[in-house]
Amino acid sequence: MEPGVGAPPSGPPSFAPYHHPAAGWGAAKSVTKFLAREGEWVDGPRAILKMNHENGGFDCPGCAWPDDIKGLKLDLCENGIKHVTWEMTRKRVDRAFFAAHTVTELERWSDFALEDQGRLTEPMAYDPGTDHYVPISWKDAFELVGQALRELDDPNQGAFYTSGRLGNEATFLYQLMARELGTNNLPDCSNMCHEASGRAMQAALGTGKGTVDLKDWESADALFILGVNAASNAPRMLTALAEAHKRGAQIVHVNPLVEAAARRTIIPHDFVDMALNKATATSTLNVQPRIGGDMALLRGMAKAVLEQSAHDPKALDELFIERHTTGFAEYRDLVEKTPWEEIERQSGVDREQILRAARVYRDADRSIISWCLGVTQHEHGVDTVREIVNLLLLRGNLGREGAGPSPVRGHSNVQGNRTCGIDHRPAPEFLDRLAEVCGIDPPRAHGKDTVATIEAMNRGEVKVFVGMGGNFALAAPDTAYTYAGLRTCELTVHVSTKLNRSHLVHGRRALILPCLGRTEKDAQRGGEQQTSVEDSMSMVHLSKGMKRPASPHLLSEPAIIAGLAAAALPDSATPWQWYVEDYDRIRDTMAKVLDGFEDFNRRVRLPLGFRIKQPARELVFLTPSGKAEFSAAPLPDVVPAPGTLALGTMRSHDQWNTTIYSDDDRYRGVKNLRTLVFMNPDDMRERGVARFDPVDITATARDGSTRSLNGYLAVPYDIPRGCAAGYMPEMNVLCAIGDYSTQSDQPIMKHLKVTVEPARQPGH
Ligand SMILES: Nc1nc2c(c(=O)[nH]1)N[C@H]1C(S)=C(S)[C@@H](COP(=O)(O)OP(=O)(O)OC[C@H]3O[C@@H](n4cnc5c(=O)[nH]c(N)nc54)[C@H](O)[C@@H]3O)O[C@H]1N2
Ligand SMILES: Nc1nc2c(c(=O)[nH]1)N[C@H]1C(S)=C(S)[C@@H](COP(=O)(O)OP(=O)(O)OC[C@H]3O[C@@H](n4cnc5c(=O)[nH]c(N)nc54)[C@H](O)[C@@H]3O)O[C@H]1N2
Ligand SMILES: [Mo]
Repeated sequence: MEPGVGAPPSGPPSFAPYHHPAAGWGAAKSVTKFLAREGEWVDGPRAILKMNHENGGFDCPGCAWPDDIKGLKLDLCENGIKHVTWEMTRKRVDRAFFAAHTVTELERWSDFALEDQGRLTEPMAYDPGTDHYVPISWKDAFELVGQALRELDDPNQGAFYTSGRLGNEATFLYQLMARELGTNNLPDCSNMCHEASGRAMQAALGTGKGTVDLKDWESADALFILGVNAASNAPRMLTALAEAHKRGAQIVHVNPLVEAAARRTIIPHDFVDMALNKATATSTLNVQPRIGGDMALLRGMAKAVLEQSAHDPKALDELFIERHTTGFAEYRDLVEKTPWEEIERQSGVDREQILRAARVYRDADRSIISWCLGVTQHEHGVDTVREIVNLLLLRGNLGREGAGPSPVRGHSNVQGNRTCGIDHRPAPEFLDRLAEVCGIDPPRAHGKDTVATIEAMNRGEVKVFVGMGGNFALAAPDTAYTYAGLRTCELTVHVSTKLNRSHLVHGRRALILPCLGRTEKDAQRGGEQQTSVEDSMSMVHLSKGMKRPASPHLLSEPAIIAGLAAAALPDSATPWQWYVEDYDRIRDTMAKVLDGFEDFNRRVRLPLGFRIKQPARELVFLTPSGKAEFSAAPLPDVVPAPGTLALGTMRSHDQWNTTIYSDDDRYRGVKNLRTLVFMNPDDMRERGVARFDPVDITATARDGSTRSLNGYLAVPYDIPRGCAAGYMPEMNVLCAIGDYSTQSDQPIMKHLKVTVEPARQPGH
């Protein structure tokens, strides 16, 4: 039951380490190839020129990296271009397509082939009699969902998933609908992504978000980049790194793999460098901890700083610690008691290398620590992010220019979704204001997150599932169990731009509701509308599509939500349709409900939008103590048991989460292969496995159950002993539903316990 994810191979699999700089001509060539394949020579480049531009452009849906605050630079990247072109394809999935293929037949297609059919054009409903999706009017589609929701015994039998693309206005309406219905069941992609970061920073600093912005990146003396493959997943960070290197800042990468961003780059918009093929370094030190070893490494750095402070009063910022923090004494005690041997063993890094990283930190006046999934998707993700904060607090790296924590978010508006109410554990104060302003009685009990929703489906407790974007079936852990859960539903509804696996793994009844993409014009009664988004650094700005919609039958996401809500809540006093006529009206309501959104309509129209106020940045801590809180968590044991490996699942260069562009992973030197596992050559030798030998991978879950992938090809790679890596979403097959962090409830997708052995049957 492995999902056929990838693209048809254009040749035999190959692997040869990549030695070129990141971005630069490799990226330019790849973009050219991609535009040619999608037939987007004219509209593609025209759209790209409108991306991320001050006033009037649309926000690149590719990632959540902020726009350059100078606002004048053509700041784009290969993967952003691919992402936008993907949405703008000329190919269409129309009623003739669905008439020609049964769902059972489509189930055998690869995920690449499904999305490659192009944009969805009209609402479709599943017909069990013929096993086809058939056209349905918007009105009937809304009524079908409305009726199913009205007929639930309990509103908590509905679950409303959000993928982090959704604009702020649609987000607000979506959560309002769920809460007016009476449920906080708002699972979202963040439950698999940065939940740990939010919880850790909330506890430590009283904010769920990073405190720095691009200006800070430009003035930091040292940047620590943990667990992110920036060249592929936040490519515009390369610009910041190259500029930092040019001005003499230190850049330390912490990653079991030495990724492309940890070497050098040619910035594509730097035409002179491009012409001269002149690369800039993007790293001054690379540290390769074992998978899950970050917390021990950070503690080692803290230990070195504390040791130094015995004879160097400048090593610690004692005034800052005294004025603004609590829990220091306990933390110091714990760090001092943790032996170096333990730190070395758990981090997988020797003392000398840890001291080198610590020296960079100690010598820098201003440090930023940035991280992504390599830190969060672990059992102890929350503790590790708190250790990041601990380390920052030691030297007062908070609340001043060039310093602070800086998580790199995933989806382009995932941060905005949380800000605007997508939270299965909403704060009581938020609900109070929602009740007061919107005149509803929101439920107070916590709702279900992604994992809990899947479990509840399987128990028959969630009966209606609405997916607002995303590809829940493939993105979620434990593929077989997630499929089974979706199939128990009475009704599954997906609001999507392209055909994907989640449309085929459906409930008894199912709907596909096609929506406008971010690049497209959104015309409503009140004229052309814009939506707002929030980037990784809390900047909120408008995004305006300019392309003709892929089909005249598409609706915007706010319009679809309003249609669903009006049908599900016939007695609602909320003016759903009135809101949709003019999104300024939604923003006016949001301004009254959301913290930091005062005067929303005016401020969002400022040239670069506005920054949501960030109390921790001003050294105001909304924590119980009113101070920044040190944590004193014990080091977890992350050393793999003998014979086992710690396996991390990650993205290739040529994919966007569950969307696969090709089977290549350029920066890691792989071509035509996704069903692989990167291994340390010694671990391969020990198992009698040679390069490209097929292997069977078996994960053992906490409950002792096992899950396997067979016939994957072993690729020798520069990765610490005991560690292995491979691609999501294929490897979700290996991640048991019960294997989520007890700290964040996040599936531990970066830390599966596996055995690898020569395949019993070659190939698969
Ligand atoms: N082009 C493109 N851009 C994207 C996405 C995409 O799929 N394609 N996805 C978007 C989304 S939703 C997100 S959340 C982000 C994801 O961005 P990333 O966090 O970069 O995503 P991953 O590919 O999962 O890679 C995680 C990195 O963590 C490293 N790693 C694994 N285990 C550990 C560990 O224990 N410690 C450390 N320090 N590192 C470790 C891996 O080697 C890898 O470099 O990117 C966003 N941007
Ligand atoms: N094993 C493993 N699993 C993981 C991860 C991992 O690292 N390892 N990462 C996790 C993370 S960080 C995330 S964020 C999730 C991602 O989970 P999701 O967000 O659920 O998945 P995506 O692949 O981003 O969703 C792609 C689909 O979104 C739809 N879409 C695209 N644009 C739009 C739009 O503008 N509007 C609407 N309505 N729909 C649109 C298209 O139909 C497309 O097929 O996956 C998680 N799963
Ligand atoms: Mo994500």
